[in-house]
Amino acid sequence: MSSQTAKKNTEINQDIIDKLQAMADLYGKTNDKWRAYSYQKAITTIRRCTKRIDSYEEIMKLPSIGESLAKKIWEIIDTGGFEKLEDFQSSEYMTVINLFGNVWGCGPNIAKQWYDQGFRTLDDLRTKAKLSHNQQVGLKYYDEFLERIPRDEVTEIEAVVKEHALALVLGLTIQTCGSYRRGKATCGDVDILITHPDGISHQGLLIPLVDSLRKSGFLTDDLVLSDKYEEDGGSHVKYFGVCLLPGENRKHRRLDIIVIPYSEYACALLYFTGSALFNRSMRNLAHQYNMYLSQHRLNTGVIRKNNSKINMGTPLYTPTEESIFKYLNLPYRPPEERDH
Ligand code: DCP
Ligand code: MG
Ligand code: MN
Repeated sequence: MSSQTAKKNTEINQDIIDKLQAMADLYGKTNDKWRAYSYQKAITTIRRCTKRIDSYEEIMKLPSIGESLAKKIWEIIDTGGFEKLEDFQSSEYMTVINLFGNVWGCGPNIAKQWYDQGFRTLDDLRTKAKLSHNQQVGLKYYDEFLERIPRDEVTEIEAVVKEHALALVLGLTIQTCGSYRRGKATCGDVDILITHPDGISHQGLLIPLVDSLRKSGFLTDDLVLSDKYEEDGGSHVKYFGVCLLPGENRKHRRLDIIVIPYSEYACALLYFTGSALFNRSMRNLAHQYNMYLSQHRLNTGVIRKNNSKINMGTPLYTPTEESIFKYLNLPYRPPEERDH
């Protein structure tokens, strides 16, 4: 992860990073995880460079960048272009995979399947594909879900959820996380975390809350409602759905709500604030210390063999996000500095 000073310097190689990121995203969309990961690693390395990279030899000296990737980076520096990316971006295959991949809840595998079945347009999907309920919702709001939500509107959505939740249970802690907490001007969806400082009053809240929001007409469609227990013993109570504020010219927006026990507050807050990339770096770092970081807890003394945990270790006391950074020997980073 980049330090404060390194962060300021990212601009020096930003054109390289942007092109590599575009390529990593495309590989992600075609489910080429290994290539996506090696591009992502190269991006992390380049982000740490404090000067403009201006020779091929210099690239070869950087850690975790092999010869073939180094050649591509040099092409970007030398010519300002990246032929493979341009070809990939303009191919029919990639155009369709992109189109389908933007249906909410449709991963790379399904996009590929649809492509292989001969579908090329959203209308093909509407008329010929066998769609799950979530995919139907995703298609119905295809354009609306692609639009970013202005920050002020996220605040309005948060206010509605707060009003309904607090009418059910007093004293809840309700925090909007995700890109909103990271200070972004616009957000892809609204991520709301709910807990209760007394440690028990959060229990059984989610379903009445969703019912109340639905009855008022605020929720228009449901995607996921789960109150299952996860394998590591944490309760994973979440709702994914679609909401609509009252008034004219409003758009359907994606809303995610998670309800968690207060003992997990800091780990859940850290997880739900993200970014996803930042979470991955934190988890990797925990791994290096023989710890295990999840959205529920931070365990120490974890024993792993061939990448599976044979001893889960013991949970550490994590009252605040700061405490988690401390256990990982990291200086605290406020949410605005957690994009990667
Ligand atoms: N998250 C994660 N790994 C994922 C998906 C999500 O760690 N694969 C965590 C980090 C995210 C948070 O959950 O920040 C919320 O997920 P979102 O998909 O809502 O992402 P953001 O809120 O960060 O961005 P956006 O503005 O696109 O919603
Ligand atoms: Mg979000
Ligand atoms: Mn979300």
